[in-house]
Amino acid sequence: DGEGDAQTGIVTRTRPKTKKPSLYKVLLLNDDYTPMEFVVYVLERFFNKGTEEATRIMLHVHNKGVGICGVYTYEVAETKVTQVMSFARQHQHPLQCTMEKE
Ligand code: TYC
Repeated sequence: DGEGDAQTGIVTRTRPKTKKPSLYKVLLLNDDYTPMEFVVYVLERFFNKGTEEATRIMLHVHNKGVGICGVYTYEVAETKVTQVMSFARQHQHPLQCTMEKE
């Protein structure tokens, strides 16, 4: 096993830790047309925010141009982006959602 091998004499070492998955920030981008209430609803529905937190994030994006909705593993982040983009398109809003490695 890990520490030494009687047959080959090759010594390997087992790591005590498992690798933590990389994390990805899911970002919302500002635009001039998507209604504020729609963005708040998106944050509540897809990012499990309460109304107060959702409003704070929406206003941050509105004022700064971009903001973080949450931090997730790759597949979860990708699913959130796809869901938000699909929902925005269904409602004909130009809202943009993207992800970036943390
Ligand atoms: N700027 C938009 C407005 O004034 C609101 C908005 C906020 C749009 C956040 C997108 O990600 C966004 N109606």
